[in-house]
Amino acid sequence: MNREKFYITTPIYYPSDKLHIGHTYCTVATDAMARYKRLKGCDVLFLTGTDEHGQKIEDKAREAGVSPQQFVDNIVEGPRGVLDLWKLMNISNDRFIRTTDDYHVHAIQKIFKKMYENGDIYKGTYKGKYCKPCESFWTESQLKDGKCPDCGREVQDAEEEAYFFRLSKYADRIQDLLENTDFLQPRSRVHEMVNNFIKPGLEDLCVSRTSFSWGVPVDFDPGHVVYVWIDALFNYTTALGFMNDKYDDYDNFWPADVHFVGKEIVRFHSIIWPAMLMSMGMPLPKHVFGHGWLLLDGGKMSKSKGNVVDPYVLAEQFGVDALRFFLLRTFPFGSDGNFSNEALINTINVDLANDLGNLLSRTTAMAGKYFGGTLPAGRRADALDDELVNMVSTLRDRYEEQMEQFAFQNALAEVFKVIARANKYIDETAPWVLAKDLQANGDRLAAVLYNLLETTRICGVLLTPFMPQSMDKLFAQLGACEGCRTWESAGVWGSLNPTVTVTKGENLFPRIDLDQALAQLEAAVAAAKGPAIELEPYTEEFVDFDTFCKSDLRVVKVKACDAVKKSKKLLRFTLDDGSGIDRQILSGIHAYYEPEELVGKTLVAILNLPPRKMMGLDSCGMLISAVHQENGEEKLHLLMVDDAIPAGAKLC
Ligand code: ME8
Repeated sequence: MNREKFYITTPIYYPSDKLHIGHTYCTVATDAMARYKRLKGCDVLFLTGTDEHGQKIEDKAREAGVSPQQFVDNIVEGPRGVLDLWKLMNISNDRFIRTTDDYHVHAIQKIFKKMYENGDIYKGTYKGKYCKPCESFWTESQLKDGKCPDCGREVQDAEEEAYFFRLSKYADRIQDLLENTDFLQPRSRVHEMVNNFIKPGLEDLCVSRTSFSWGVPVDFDPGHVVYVWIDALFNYTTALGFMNDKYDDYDNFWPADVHFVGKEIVRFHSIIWPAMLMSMGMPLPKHVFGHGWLLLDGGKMSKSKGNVVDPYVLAEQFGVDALRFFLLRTFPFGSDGNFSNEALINTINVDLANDLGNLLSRTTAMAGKYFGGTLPAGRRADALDDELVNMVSTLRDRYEEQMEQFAFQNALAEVFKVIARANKYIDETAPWVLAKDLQANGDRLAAVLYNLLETTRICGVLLTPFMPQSMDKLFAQLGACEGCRTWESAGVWGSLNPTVTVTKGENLFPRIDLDQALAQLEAAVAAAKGPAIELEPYTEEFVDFDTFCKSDLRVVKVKACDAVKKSKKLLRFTLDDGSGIDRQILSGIHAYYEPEELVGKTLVAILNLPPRKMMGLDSCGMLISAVHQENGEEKLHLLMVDDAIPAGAKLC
């Protein structure tokens, strides 16, 4: 029989830093979808990998004093690297691509050449703005408040000879694709793409660089490397064997059924990617799904902000399955969600320990206590059973409807409604009362326990894509045979053997003490991170005493302080330095202080620096502050001294 094919991908990750829980989110979602499709009998290909070229990696490697290849090898293959993380998270990818793999590099060269030969790539001069962290070129009009529209960071002027892709040529076809098909999901992302990018006019895209060399070389024009996004996007096809002999799955699996991608890279996947495929005459992926971000304290996690959550720490403390489950149960896949440790612990306690864990442990314990573990033959149905049995018998369909729309949270909600109903059924049927007279009620009691075991089994099958290891243990406790763990059996009430033997086993999801767990977590995070505070390296250079004494360091009092107009950073201080004449000093510390909080403070300044002009104003001296890095962020504190010290007192 020809099985239905299903090809699903995650974005390929930048190995510029270790991955965090946000990256884990998308990979876990893709894994759950791949496992669900396999459960349904599809022939699945699940691809993930790493996107290893570009200036950011080249710069980071230089900072680390290693070659770019060594740098990425360490983050991908090294201890607690990308491969280790996916193994830990039980990710069932069928293939892993690294864009530095030879077969991929050669294929990208051929693809670039083909688009050059068909006239869609041409040579020109690039003038514009470049965002280094995002590796993105922008035109002036695309900037938001003069900054990168994706990440909000500063951009640099850039001008270079470069190749361009005729993106503008495809604008109408892309608009039609987005507006008139279900290519891009959720629907809200369509309006964003059309209104923000297509309607203002799609410009041709700069697709080669000469300012750095860590990339795929353009083989017919030395000195140019292929723009990292072209290199990256075509991974979805080279990993199948497109333009290379490494694999032979292109005809079988392309076009992809779905690319799962984070919302900030939807533009690349829903505009640039289809346009390049059109240029190559290749079929388009069936869907691109732009998921939301996991936020921490309302902001996107990023290494540079120092607010990342380490998936290793969480998985090691709470268990891989609990973490996988939490990610997909808590946040609607298409929207942003606020991550917190409290929410994680709460979900584990409520859904897994209380609802599912209790259902399993109470049912298997009662089967053991009342029947020695094996249910007797003979049944007596009751009106109370109908509601539960109906609800469970139709569960698979409701779950499937949600899963087919990538609505993980809703699919899980359907399962947990049934679990809650089953727990209520235990209270309604009160098996412990029936057990008081086994002679009279034995059949009924066996029926009640069978209904509970069967409900737990069907829920277990549907939870397998989310928590594969735990569901294996659950099936073992229920005595569910191989045939009772299948997709087909989840749609058929009564698949479990009527005289099934259960085994009461370990508690699958122990309850977690919130305070204790939070304290442990804090310690584990600190241990994983090392010291959070980084100081400037100490200098070994000596200053001779006479030189030091030349510095005129004095106590000053802030008489007035205001923000310098048109400057985001500068504050203007009017200071009493004890001389009787006001002194003006400008200091770039607005990011750390509001002017009004500094008036009246007693500070320290060096007075005998040569005066400098800043934004047209004189600055006569410099205020002394202390700086350090905390969780990757620079912190600054003005040196404040006892108010009793008079202005003009000299430091010596
Ligand atoms: O974008 N919450 O790589 P990347 C949810 N190499 N998802 C998050 C997240 C968060 N807090 N932080 C990151 C790239 N992600 C490219 C992809 S594909 C041809 C090339 C998601 O490592 C992010 O949205 O920066 C993106 O989808 C993925 O992690 C990889 O990000």
